[in-house]
Amino acid sequence: MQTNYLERYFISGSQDLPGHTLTQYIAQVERIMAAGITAYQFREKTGGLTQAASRLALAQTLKEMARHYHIPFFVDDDVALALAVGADGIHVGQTDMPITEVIASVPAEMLIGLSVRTVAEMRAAQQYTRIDYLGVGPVYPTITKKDAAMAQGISGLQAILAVNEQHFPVVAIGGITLAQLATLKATGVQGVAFVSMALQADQPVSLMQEMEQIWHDDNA
Ligand code: TZP
Ligand code: MG
Repeated sequence: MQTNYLERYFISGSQDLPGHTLTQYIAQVERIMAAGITAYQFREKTGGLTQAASRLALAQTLKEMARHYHIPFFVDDDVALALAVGADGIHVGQTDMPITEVIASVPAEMLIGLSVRTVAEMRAAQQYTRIDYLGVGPVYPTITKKDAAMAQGISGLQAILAVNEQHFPVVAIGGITLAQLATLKATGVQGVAFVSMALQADQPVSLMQEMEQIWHDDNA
C-alpha cells in the first residue's frame, strides 16, 4: 500500500494544549486537519480535558472530522477504542498491549503502527510482517511525552534504520520542527510525526505548505 499518509502525521490529545477549553482544542485540531496533514493519531491521555465517557465521544467527533478531510484516523494504545470507533489504524508502543495480541485483535484492514526506540527493538520488529509502519524516536528532545526515552539524534535514527532489513515504512518522531525536515528526509524515512509544532502553529496552513515544499524539494 501507498505510504504517503506518513508524510505529515499529526498526533494530539487535549493534554497537549493546556490553558484551552475542549472546544478550542477541537477547533485547533480541525484547523490542522484542514491545513493538509496526511494522517491523524488520537492520543488522549487521562488528565487531559476528557473523562472516560467523553473520551469515546471525542474520538468519534475527531474520527468523523478526519473522515471529512480524507485523513486516516489512528488511535494510540487503545485497541478497544480503535475497534469501537472504527478507526483506520491502531498505534502501539513497546509497553502497551503486546504487538502479537494487537495483530490478533484487529480486523485485517486496520493499519498497525508500532513504536521503536532502539536498534534491538527495530530488530525484533522485523518478524511482524502484519505491521504497516514503525514510528522511530524520539529523534530530538520532546516535552510532549513525559516518559519518552532519551533523544537519539540523527545518528541514532540512522543506526536504527540500518537494521530495518524488511524495509518497513518509518515515520520519525520527537521534537520535530521545520528546521530539521530536510535532514530527516535525507535519512530515507517516509514521513514525520509531530505534536507541538502543529498545535502551537498560528498558521497551520502555511506550516503544512512549508512542510510539503521542503519534503518535495529535490535540491534540499
Ligand atoms: N512518542 C515519542 S516522542 C512523542 C511521542 C508520542 C511526542 C512528540 O511530540 P512533539 O511535540 O512533536 O515533540
Ligand atoms: Mg503508548
